[in-house]
Amino acid sequence: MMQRCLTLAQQAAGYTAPNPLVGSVITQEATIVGEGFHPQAGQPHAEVFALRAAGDRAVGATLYVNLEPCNHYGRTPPCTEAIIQAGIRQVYVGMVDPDERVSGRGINRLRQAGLEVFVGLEAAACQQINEAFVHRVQHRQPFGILKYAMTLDGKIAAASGHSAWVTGPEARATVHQLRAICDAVIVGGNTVRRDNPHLTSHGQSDRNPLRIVMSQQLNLPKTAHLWQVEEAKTLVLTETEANLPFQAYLRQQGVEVVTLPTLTPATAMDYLYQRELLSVLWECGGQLAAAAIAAGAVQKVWAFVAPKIIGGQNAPTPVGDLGLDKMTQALKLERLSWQSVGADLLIEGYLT
Ligand code: AOF
Ligand code: ZN
Repeated sequence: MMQRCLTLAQQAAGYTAPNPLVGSVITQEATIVGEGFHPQAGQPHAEVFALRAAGDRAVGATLYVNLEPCNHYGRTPPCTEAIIQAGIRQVYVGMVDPDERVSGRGINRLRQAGLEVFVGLEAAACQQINEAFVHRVQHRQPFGILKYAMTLDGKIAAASGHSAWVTGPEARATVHQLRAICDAVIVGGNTVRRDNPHLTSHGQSDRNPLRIVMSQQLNLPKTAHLWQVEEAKTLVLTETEANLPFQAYLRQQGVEVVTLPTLTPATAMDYLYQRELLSVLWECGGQLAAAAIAAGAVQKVWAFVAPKIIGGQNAPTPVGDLGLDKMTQALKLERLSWQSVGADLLIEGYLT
């Protein structure tokens, strides 16, 4: 039943920011009598949809939910009261809500009202599905993912800068799906100038992430796929006085321009936290990737490795200078997993 909650919750991946992914199932003697998920911030919570679907069959029933029910008035009223009112007798909770407005209070309220509450069912899977939400709440920052594709000899482009087609079509389709579940994709000016990317989900989903360009000087080309905002929204982050005529030009094109007094991965992430994003995907070149890592703006890495060798002393690599001299200082990834995607390999891991 908790797995079913997670499957339901996952349907809203990419749509809920800044809220978590939550699914709920109501059962009477192992038969599902109602289920639901949280579709979007401002909409009712998962439990409410499940209770509505169950109607009278909620009396004496068991409710499963992957995140502790809320006990506060946010955009919506508390789910605890709705659960109690409906006559639910038992509640299985996947994990405690790290949100300080909840954090145990929802569970206490249900127990106080005489319901039986079990906490921690499928806890690891529940933590995993909401890793971005948990990070956002605990660190007051969006969850950062660095994605890159490199050859077996560790290059993201030829020495000429040509970088298209490192990986095969299956890996590219996977990237497009990954974009659809992130709130934003970030690149720097170099990537716009060299690659002219689209950064969309290319029809792998109805949803596109917010496309973000970080550029201090705003010395960017006049025409770029990213300035075509009918395809997907684009936000350019720059500094207050940077290239004012070009700021005006971008706005004319329908591109949103936001200026910060100083632009760094840290100030960008602070801004994106205020803007209520859950997750951002760094799809930038090595220099910005190194700066993002150094700023603590990368929690997870998705590295695609293509079985190809391009060579080249000066061919670009995924991560620029981190100021580390000894191999013993290397940043280590943990909770590693890997899978083949077409002819390529996808390695996933977390920076500690
Ligand atoms: C959700 N969906 O299914 C559950 C949530 O502003 P509100 O009223 O939407 O409250 C958001 C908080 O409610 C959220 O941060 C989390 O702590 C809690 N539970 N949120 O969006 C849900 N169960
Ligand atoms: Zn709620």
